[in-house]
Amino acid sequence: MTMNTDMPIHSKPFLKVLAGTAQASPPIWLMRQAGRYLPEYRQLRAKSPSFMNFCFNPKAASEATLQPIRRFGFDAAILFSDILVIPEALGQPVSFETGEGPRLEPLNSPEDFARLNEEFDLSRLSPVFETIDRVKTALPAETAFIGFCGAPWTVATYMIAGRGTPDQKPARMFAYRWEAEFSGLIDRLTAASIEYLSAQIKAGVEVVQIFDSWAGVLPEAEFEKWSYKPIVSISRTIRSRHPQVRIIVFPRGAGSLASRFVSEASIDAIGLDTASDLDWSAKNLQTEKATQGNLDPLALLTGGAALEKQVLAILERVGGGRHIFNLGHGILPETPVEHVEMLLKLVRDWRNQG
Ligand code: 1CP
Repeated sequence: MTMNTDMPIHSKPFLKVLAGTAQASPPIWLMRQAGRYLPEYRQLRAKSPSFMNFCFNPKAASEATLQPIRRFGFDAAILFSDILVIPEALGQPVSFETGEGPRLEPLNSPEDFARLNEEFDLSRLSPVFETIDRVKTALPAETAFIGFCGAPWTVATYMIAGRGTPDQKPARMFAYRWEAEFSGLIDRLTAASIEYLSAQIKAGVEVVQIFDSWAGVLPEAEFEKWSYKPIVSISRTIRSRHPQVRIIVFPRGAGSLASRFVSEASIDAIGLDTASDLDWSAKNLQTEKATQGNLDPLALLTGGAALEKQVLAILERVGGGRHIFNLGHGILPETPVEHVEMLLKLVRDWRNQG
């Protein structure tokens, strides 16, 4: 398999920003753009017996990846899959109850690690690579293709608790109580993430995003150990194996700790969450890296004047620099598609006045 090279890299606005060149009007995609707010997604999803089955069905998953591109012409497509395919390939089965989120058999103490496979089984994830292969041949020439994984810390929080929780208390306490064993789990997830992202790149993605959705619950020293170091280890290895690939890190809730990534040569962009300070980000992050974000998903859900005001505030503060327009977290399932159309028009009509 080869990279999607039919169009030179500089013809894709999204890749231009990641390579360091600001655009007059920022490229745009939305986290969770392939999902439940789209009627065509709900229709497709209803045909799969389970969410994991959907993720592992290349025909359905490639269609879900392409749906938001066909409807809105976003500047990038994101692979349809989930961060929890990694625990599945480590031998911890994952299921999704309708409307309730993920369910795994929790890891209550280090003894429970015995339930995991000795080896990370990459072949379990081969349908994902087939999805990538299908998508890359169908994407418009100007559309970039993003693969992803969860950061080791965020994936570990679900493996330990066995579900989503409001504050990831189980994993945070596990890490304090059994630090050496927890560190072993993080190392296994780091190694698995490297193999998984490498295989996605070989299959054809041009950019990878590492989602650390739960970085913001960690005190500084814990952030350093469980969030920052594993992410840097993944990105450096990916950079050395695949120098052409662009890397985005989304350390949600990290606040000023996000600036740790600024001097890290292996990272091209930093995702800003809804609460990020944009003037600070322009001064401390955007000077070295591209930024991505950070519209409040609730402003998109609200629409109208509130949406316009929030969008323009972001554009005026970071839109003139190396910026990729996005949400500050995933799109909400009840978001009207007309609001997404309005957002696209606002961003595409805006021009940096210098
Ligand atoms: O039936 C359905 O449609 C289930 C909803 C759904 C979808 C559409 C889930 C369950 N995952 C996904 C796809 C998904 N997940 C993508 C696909 C591409 C896209 O962005 O369009 C991506 C990138 C993810 C990433 C993901 N999954 C994250 C990181 C980003 C974030 O939102 O913080 C996390 C934390 C997950 C776990 C997960 N998967 C699904 C849910 C509901 C959750 C959150 C669980 C919780 O914390 O309660």
